[in-house]
Amino acid sequence: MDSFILTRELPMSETLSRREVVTRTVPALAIAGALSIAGPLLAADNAAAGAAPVGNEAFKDGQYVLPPLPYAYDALEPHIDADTMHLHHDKHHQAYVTGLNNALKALAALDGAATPPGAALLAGLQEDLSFNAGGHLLHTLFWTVMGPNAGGEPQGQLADALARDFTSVAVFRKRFAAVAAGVKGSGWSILAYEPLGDRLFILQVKQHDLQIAPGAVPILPLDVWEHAYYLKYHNVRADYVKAWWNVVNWQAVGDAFAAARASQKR
Ligand code: MN3
Repeated sequence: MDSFILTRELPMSETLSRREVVTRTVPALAIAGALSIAGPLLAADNAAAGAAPVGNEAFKDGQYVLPPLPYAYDALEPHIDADTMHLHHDKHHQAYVTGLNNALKALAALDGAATPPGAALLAGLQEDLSFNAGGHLLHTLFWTVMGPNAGGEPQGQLADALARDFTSVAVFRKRFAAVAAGVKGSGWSILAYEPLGDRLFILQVKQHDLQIAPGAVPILPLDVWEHAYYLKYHNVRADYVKAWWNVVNWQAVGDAFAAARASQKR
């Protein structure tokens, strides 16, 4: 590991703070309390990252929208089948987009009501908002960290950081897969950048929005909801996780890592 150089002194060209980027680009995210998942999606403003402007495709004309897949539906074959991608993207992800817009609309309607809403009604809508905002943001990122002709090994500063924070890339892979396998019901295994420690850790997220660490920025999310794999892998989630490594676009993950680090620079 003589090339290990991950320090806070790395040069970064980002000049906007993350809060500035978020509020300039998608102000509703602040309402959603979803700042932690916004970072890698806003790489358009980040010259250091060189990543695709994914966030711009997920919100247009005052509404959240379904971003197109950055590749063909069958591009991840044989590891992820086209039928699964159609259902997952067109139906499931779309449902989170619709739910997010609806929750915001319903909350706004309450503002104009003659009497204040009951606490239970408000709490229910806030839960809808959190769940669907998490679903939309995580899926938007999920599509970008996969690709055809992908797989292989992480490179550069990402590889160095993985080796530092998990002792080796192999140990990271093993733990990440174990976290994914261990999700009870629906959820995600997420590699996240944690800015206070300037380090990486893995989160075992329930549904889309529970057990997310505030401030930690997801850079590699793995969806282990059954809809992500059941058509092809049936109940054998471990086989799906094993195959999924073959479609990980490490360049995109490295870009998301760089964007997350740069966006935290004050
Ligand atoms: Mn999903």
